[in-house]
Amino acid sequence: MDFGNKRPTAERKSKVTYQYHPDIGHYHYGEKHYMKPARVKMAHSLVTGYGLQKKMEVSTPSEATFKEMAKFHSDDYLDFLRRVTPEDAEEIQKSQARFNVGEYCPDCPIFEGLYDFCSISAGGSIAAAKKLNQGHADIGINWGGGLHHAKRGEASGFCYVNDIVLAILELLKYHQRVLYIDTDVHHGDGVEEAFYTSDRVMAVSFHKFGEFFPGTGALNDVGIGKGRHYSINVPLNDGIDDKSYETLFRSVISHVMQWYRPGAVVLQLGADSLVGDRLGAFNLSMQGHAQSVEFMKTFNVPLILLGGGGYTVRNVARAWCYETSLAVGTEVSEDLPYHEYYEYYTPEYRLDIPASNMENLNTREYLEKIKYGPVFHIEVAIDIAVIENLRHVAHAPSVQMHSKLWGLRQG
Ligand code: LLX
Ligand code: CA
Ligand code: ZN
Repeated sequence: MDFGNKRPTAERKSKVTYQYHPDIGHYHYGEKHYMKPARVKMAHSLVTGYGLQKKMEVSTPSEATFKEMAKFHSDDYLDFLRRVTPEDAEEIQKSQARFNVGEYCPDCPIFEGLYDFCSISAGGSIAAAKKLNQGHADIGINWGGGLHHAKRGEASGFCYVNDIVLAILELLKYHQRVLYIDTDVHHGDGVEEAFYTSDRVMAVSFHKFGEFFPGTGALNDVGIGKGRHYSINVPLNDGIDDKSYETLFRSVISHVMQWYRPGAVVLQLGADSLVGDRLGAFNLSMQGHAQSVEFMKTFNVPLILLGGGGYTVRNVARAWCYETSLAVGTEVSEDLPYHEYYEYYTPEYRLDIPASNMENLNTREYLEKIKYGPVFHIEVAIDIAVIENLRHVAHAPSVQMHSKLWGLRQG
């Protein structure tokens, strides 16, 4: 059958823009630090080993400028990041407590080229947002992004500049509502905080909770003021497996998509939620991690995929490469192609990351309870929005819409 250029949505290939800066893998947090920026280069090497670059537009993003980063961050903090060098003991000593870096916070060291690293990472996410805004792509990817802990004037948890907030601010120029979903094992605290009082961004974070960094993201943290009910937290226990995660994710996110109807979605894919991560606690296989990408693609809403944490580097590269293949809609072989980092995958040289037999400490009762929390909040948020709408535009379509929503909720 001839569909012209309007093929049915399920079949249509997504146009993907992949932002990769060749310098991103060359920065070092220090020999003993868990964060290895080289993992992004490893993922890219695997992506090109499979030939996926032929299925998408690959761009070297320009570095984010001071002015661009100042859309979220304070001038004095960015000034400090731009000025400071690892040799500058006096400057570090003076400001480390204020900006949460250096000796004061060993998680966030001052390393060579720190400011350039931040502007490359942020530049990729901003560029992806711009491509989507211009209608030049359906999906944007930046595996060098996803630094969700960075605050306006403070570094946190290995993150200095919050590329996610900057990309969302860019999307908000064209979209009334943006949905942020965070599948990193840690709470997306920096992004949540940035939009905590806004109803134009709904932030949904799935994370391990209880004696775990950063310690925020309780079920009843739901936003304040206009943003009340627009933050959703899904706190989890150790060992969550593919099935429980997928069920929960799809239930919460389908509600959010139905009720919030975002114009664009930003999905943070921190790979520290994978099984066997050096700093993680979950039992997600590569497939279980990637199901969020498959699911979000089905909505056909402009989508940005970002990196995040991830400390078992060969698995980070596997997951992000596989997720790139899902974005472009191309199957990749289980046998890894020969590439620069091939020997890292000894002895099997396979793509898959199987789940383990780790105990799942999320009981059926617990999962039911936390599913109800977010779903309840979404419904309250919509009730408030509908009542607000009715107050402003008292005409029939809104009234019809209200009863239609009620119909769906009863069903
Ligand atoms: N969660 C996360 C996401 C992105 C980056 C770093 C983190 N931080 C952690 O995973 C973590 C782990 C243990 C203690 C504290 C924080 C990130 C990604 C790219 C570049 C820099 C940071
Ligand atoms: Ca998370
Ligand atoms: Zn993390």
